[in-house]
Formats: sequence, C-alpha cells, structure tokens
Amino acid sequence: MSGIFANWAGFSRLRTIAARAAHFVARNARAAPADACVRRAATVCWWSATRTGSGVRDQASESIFHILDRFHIELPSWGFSNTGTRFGKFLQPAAATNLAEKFSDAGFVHSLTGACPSIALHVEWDFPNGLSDAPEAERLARQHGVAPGSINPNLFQDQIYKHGSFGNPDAKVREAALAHTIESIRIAKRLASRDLSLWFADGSNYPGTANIRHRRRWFEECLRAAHGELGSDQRMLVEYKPFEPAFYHTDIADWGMALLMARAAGPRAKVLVDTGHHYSAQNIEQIVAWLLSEDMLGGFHFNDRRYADDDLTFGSIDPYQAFRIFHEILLFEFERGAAPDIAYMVDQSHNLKGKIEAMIQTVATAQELIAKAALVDHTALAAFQARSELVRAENCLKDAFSSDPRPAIREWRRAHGLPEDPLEAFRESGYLERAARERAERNLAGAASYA
Ligand code: PSV
Ligand code: MN
Repeated sequence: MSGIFANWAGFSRLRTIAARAAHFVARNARAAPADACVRRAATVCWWSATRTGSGVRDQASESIFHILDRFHIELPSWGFSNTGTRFGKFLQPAAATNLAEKFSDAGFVHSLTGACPSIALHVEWDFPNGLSDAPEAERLARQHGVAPGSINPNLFQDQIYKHGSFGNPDAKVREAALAHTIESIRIAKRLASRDLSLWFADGSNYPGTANIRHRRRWFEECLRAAHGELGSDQRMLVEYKPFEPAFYHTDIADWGMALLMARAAGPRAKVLVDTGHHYSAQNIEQIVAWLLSEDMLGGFHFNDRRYADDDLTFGSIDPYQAFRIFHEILLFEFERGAAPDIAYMVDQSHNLKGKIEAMIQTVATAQELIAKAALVDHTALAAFQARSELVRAENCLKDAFSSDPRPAIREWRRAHGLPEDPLEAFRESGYLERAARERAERNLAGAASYA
C-alpha cells in the first residue's frame, strides 16, 4: 500500500475532503435539483479533490494501465545509426552500422519498455537492394522480436532529385520516383507492413524558379498512381514540413496541403504530423483536432523543436504541447467511444545524446505524457466548457498535467514483467559497452566531413 492510505494523517485528509465534497454535492443538488451540470461539476470536484490521494489512485492507475496497454510507439531504424547535422557527425562507437544492428537495438528498447513492437524502415538506407532485401528484414524481425513497421521510400537523396521527385518538371524523374515508391509498396506488402510513409524534400529556393501549381498537379498524379498500388489493408501517410531542404517554397509545406494531397491520392491516404515540422508559434493540437474531425489523422512522427525540425527529444522543450496533443486525441476518443487509428512513431536522430538511451527516454516521456492526458476528466471538462467556466475548464487540463503518473507507470511495468526503470536497466545491462566493442571499428571508418 502506498500514497495517502499509507499513513493515518493521509487517511484523515481524504475523509475530510470526501466529507466536504459530499456536503458540496448535497448543497448543489438542493439548490438546483434540475441543474445536471452543477451536479456533475460537484461530482467532478469530489473526483479531482481526491485524485491526489491513493483512494482514487486506483482509478487513476486504472486509466493509466488502460492507456499504456494500447499505446505503442514505433522506433525509426535511422535513429540508431550515426547521423548528424550538415556540419558533420559526432560518431558514437555503439551506433548501429547495418540493418541487423538496427533491429537488435530496437528489439532491446522494446524488451526494456514493452512499448515498441515495430521499427520504421527507410528503403534507401535499409534495403540497398530493394525488394530482394526483404527476406533478411523478415528474418531479423523474428530474431529480435520487433515487426517491420512503416516503410519510408527515399525520394530525396538520389542525384536525380536535385529539382524534386513527384514535383520535378522532368517527367522521367517523376516516373523514377513513382517506380521507387511502387517498389517500396511491394516491400511493405512482402513484410506485411501496413503504412507507406511519404515525406518529400521537394521545393525550390528562389522565387520564380518553379511553377507551384504545375508541381502540385504532378504531385497529385503521382500520389494517385501510388495509391492505386496499395493493398486493401494498406495506408499511405503524407507528411508535411514547412522548409528545409527547400528554403523558398516546399511543395507539401503544411497540414492543409498534406490534407488536400491525401484527399487527391485516395481514400487510404492520411496525413502524418511530424511534431517538429511546425513553426514555434503554431498550435499543433488544433491541427490534430481538425485532422481528427476530418478522419484524416494517420500518424505522428514524435520529436520536439525549439525552432523547426531540430530533432530534439520528444517533450524536451514543450511537454505541455505534447500533453495537449494527447489530450485532443483522448478527448476525441471519449466523445466517439472508439480510439482513432493512429500510428505513433518516433522520428529523431540524435547527434549528441546516446542513441539507445535517448530512444528509451523518448518512450518513457511519451508514456508519461499520454498517462497524464488519460487523467483529464472529460465529463467534467464538457460541463465546464458548456457553462464557460473558464478557470475550472482550464484546470481540468492543468491538474492532469501536473499530476505525477510515474508511480502508476512503474506499477504497470512491474505488472508486465518489465524493469521499473528502463533507463537504469539499460545502463546496467552492458548492452552499450558490448555494442561499442563490436561496432567501433566500423563506425570510426564512417567518419564524414561537411565539405
Ligand atoms: C524529414 O525531416 C523527416 O522528418 C522525414 O520523416 C524523413 O523520413 C526523416 O525526417 C528522415 O530523418
Ligand atoms: Mn518525420
């Protein structure tokens, strides 16, 4: 037994709170018997007042268990290898140097967190020989206990993509980009991966150098053609990004453009929200709410940013923003009575932090933030919103955000036979040291300079 029931003072405090709440409920019921809203608010007041004590910790824990049981996060294969900024790479001796090591690292994170059953794969980086590499990925998936997740065509690195892929004015380049996308769909089918995840670097650097409307049409044509190749159980996710590498216009620069593109592509195309792909002031949770109400939210790439696409650890700069995103999703679920079909994925490449360590930290942070969001009292919130009780409504979010779900999360981990502290378990495991010994030579041979 822990928390408020663990000592008598705590128990007395709980009794006092409960008595006050009962009085409050009774008084409100007498004063306005027909006012269901006030009665509900009173009930809510009791619920929130006791929420800090373990009398309701059971209820809170139950909500947390319930959300964690179904909250899965996909890890990116590229997050385990040595990547860097365009100014260079700081090499980590333990970074993964091939697909087998990426599967091994992802599998190890899953074994410690119990929350990451799949790994996103990037075709160019993980399948240098295209479809013929798929059986090896299948074998590695079995060996390391993580399934192949979203398949990401690479439509930005080949020299032919200097002026774009689906938006390139040269029809031959568009054809090549489409052929690569179709091969990626075949890889996905072979691996029973549901989602084809598309991000385009297409854009231009100077005004007047590209016909924005023609490029949009070419995009729609290619996306529609690719959509036609999807299996009946597959989806296409269209990601947006405001700038970089293009610095004047980007063909799919924001959620509105991605939404229109997805609609033009076909019914199984949805929008992917990369949390880092927004300007600092943007209200991401509103975008999420709108996409949800359009049934167009397909997935997330989790990371954080101070400026834009900084690849910082999810929740490291603005955890309240991440919480508000989860809140919109859980509120939608509460109102609809069913969870939306969303692929949660990490998209982070750490140049300074240890890669596996940062991945575990990310997963734990995401679990904490969604657990907090699961503590929002939706019924109370609806009542307060209906009555425009602004401070009470706002506090429904703030109270949940400032609650500490970590004891319940540790309990959840214990209940699932997982280490209570996955980061500590990782540090004690010796995995990093072993990987560094085995991979250092290969990693150091891969040093690259900016120019
Ligand atoms: C582009 O910045 C992006 O977010 C896309 O999702 C790519 O696939 C990924 O990063 C590559 O790191
Ligand atoms: Mn991304």
